[in-house]
Amino acid sequence: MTKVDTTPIAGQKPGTSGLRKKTPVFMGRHYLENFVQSLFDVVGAGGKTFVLGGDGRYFNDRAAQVILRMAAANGAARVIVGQGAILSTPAASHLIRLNKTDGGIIMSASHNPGGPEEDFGVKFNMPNGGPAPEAVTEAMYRRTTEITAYHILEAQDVDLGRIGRQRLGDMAVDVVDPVAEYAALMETLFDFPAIAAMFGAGFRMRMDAMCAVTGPYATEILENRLGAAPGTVINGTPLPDFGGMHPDPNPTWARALMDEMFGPDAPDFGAASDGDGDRNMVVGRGIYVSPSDSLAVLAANAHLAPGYRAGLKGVARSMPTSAAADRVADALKIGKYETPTGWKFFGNLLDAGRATICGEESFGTGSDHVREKDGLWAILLWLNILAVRKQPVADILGEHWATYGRNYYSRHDFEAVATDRADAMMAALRASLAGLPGRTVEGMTVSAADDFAYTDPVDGSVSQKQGVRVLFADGSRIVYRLSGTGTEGATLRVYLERYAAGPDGLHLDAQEALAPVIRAAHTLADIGAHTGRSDPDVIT
Ligand code: VG1
Ligand code: CO
Repeated sequence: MTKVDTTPIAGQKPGTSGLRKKTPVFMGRHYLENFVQSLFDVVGAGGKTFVLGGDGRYFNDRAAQVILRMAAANGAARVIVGQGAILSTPAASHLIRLNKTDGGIIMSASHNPGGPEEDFGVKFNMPNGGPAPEAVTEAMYRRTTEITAYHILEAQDVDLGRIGRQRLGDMAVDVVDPVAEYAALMETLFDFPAIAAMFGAGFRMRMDAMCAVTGPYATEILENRLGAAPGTVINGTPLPDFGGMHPDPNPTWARALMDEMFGPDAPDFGAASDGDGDRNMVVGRGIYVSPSDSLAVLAANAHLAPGYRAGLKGVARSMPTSAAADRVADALKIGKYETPTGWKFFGNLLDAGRATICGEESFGTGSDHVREKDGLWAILLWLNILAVRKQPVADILGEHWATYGRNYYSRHDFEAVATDRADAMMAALRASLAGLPGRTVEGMTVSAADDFAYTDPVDGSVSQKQGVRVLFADGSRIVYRLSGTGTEGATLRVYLERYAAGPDGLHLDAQEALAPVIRAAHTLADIGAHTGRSDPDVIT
């Protein structure tokens, strides 16, 4: 056992979901070790059991060995590791819960590209399987600014390719199949025979795993267990650099899937998932399903799947997500919740049994089966709904809008903006809030404007400054916030929403329907003058 002296490393502050930095930063002297020791100092390691795995990106394998040696030196009793150091984020969450462990460490920068010059990340999940709450990540951050030593065992690498128990010093290392338990959980929630029958009758699907962690899960579940045609899953082998792809399932980065779904020989259903398998994009033949609409459709139809037959306790969405899910919650007469961005804010609602289904506009949906968003879960729930309703995706969406009205929605991202300029824009916007109500822009009158603050209804904790909201009298809304997951400069996210009750105007192009809201967003925040940008880099 070795104690290595170290000096605090500045800037190890976890963001929306864990600590994310450029890979060379993480590989820098003592950097990973500094953070992992701080993590163990805060949560305690002595005698404890943890889950460990990652999305397979560059440095995943080396980092796993370092974390194992540090866990052993810090006195952990046992670590359960996915074979090859692979675990999707939802599968890790499930293993933490199933084995009643003291938490888990997930190595991922999620949807950020991977590789020697791209991004790496580490996040800690609590014994409930969910991301560490702010109080814990803040404590870890404070610890990174203080520590003077870390503990690491001098030992050979553990053979992470071999399933079964090995020892590392006094610690047990259990290498497990990363897919098996997760797939078994999915079988308890969904009607596999009905979905299999649909595939058997010729239903065609394309699943783009984007060379990230979902590949093995999707191949086993969709092709092996549900009988989807071989080749349904593409880009199914996790690669250290994700094959050069940007593993973010949205219309920009999953372009090939979009082209296929809008092309002449489109399959019935398309889906994609992100680096660590917690996000999903779903596409019907010739129709894109916005994540906010997907959440609403899933909430309205979840009772069609065996795992949700008893109905939902409530629906929670992040604040920037459209209000489409609220309309479903109202119709079902169940609870609805609006939380800050980031899955950690759903944990208490799920634990307390107040919400069953949660979602974010950023292609994340999930339920109380784990404490993370779950890409493949959402895709399987869609498949279960399609198998029962026997309608194309376009018809399901059309009927949904006809029933509830349509919340036109889009997010515009301005990436790699100079941090000081982005901060100055947000500061000016915050300073202008009091004067906004009553002002008319693009023919719409501002009815309220604030900086979103959230009081957790379960533990009473308060999270301030979670994004600027501008609400208009006609129900339209603009939200501005800065990303907490970027690794280069600042990313400004502008969230745009407009409600149409129908029946006219239900089938417009979203960007067209939102045009006045988009112009208003630029005017109110003076985005061009502050950032030097007039057009977003990514539109979802
Ligand atoms: C983004 C999304 C947020 C999501 C987070 C982590 O955060 O907006 O909804 O929870 O990524 O997702 P931000 O701070 O960049 O807006 V994942 O799939 O990267 O773990
Ligand atoms: Co992710």
